[in-house]
Amino acid sequence: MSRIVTVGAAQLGPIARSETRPQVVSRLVALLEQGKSHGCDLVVFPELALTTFFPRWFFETQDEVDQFFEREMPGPETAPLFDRARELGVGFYIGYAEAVIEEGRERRFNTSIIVDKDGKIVSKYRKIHLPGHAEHEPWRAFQHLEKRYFETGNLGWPVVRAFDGLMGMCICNDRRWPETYRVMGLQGVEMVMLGYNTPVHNPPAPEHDRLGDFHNHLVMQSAAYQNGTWVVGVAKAGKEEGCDLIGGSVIIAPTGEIVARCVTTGDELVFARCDLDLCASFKNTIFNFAMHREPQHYKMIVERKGAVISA
Ligand code: ING
Repeated sequence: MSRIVTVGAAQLGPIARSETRPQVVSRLVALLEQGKSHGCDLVVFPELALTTFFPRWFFETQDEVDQFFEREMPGPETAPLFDRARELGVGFYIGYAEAVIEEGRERRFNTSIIVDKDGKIVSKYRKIHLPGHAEHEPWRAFQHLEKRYFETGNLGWPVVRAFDGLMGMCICNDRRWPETYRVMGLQGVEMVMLGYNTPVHNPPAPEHDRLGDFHNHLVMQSAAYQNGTWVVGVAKAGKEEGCDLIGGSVIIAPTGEIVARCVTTGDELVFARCDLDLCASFKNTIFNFAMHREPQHYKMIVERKGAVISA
């Protein structure tokens, strides 16, 4: 028996700071329609897919930052995306900056949602691994102020039943941390969707710049194999407001093999028929967690934040 989900990786090229939500939404709808024309059940968009990657700048006032956030999802300017998706009968994952009043105060998160074919939000995730820094660091060619503009996510990594399978999400830097996928693997996840905005240049470690594309695929391919899950990673790519972002959007099978990948740094859709039943071959043998894991030896992973040298 095969549970096939046809998935589209809908990579976005640069979004200019001046680009309006309606202009971006029309790009998203075009990719959604392309996906539909190729039989996609589900389309995955990047992280912060509605605006330029604004954490690259230091803003003096919160008002300036708030222009990049959504206070409702869908809202008047994003509803056309949900409406068109529902008309087409295509679900989607999308990342956006979420502003919300929770526990009596303003909260701001780097958020993603999974929307089913009926246009209903079936899962929400808030980014847990926030890279970069919290204070203005003028020595950098550009800032990476996610720790300033977002709070650490408070929803864990949920796995939900949708598209006839077990679906999970994460966002960008999360994909570099094995714990991210293992928490979902321990919930039986069969497809992890994620979006990313990854600069080619990392100011604190320029010696890594030549390795950006390699590390991007390395972490997602290993995670797919080690957790017996599909992984769909989708970039916001290209030269965005003067900052080069990597592309390399991919669809990766539980074998760890890349089955589809983008080859441009613009708006580009690639798609694949993903058989969710392929996961069983790994979950029931080499990565049968119940049979082979030894959590009594893993305590340090949870109890210790930073490395402690005692040798
Ligand atoms: N971006 C980057 C990522 O983890 C980064 C942070 C930049 C890492 C450059 C390495 C090099 O892909 C986000 N948004 O997390």
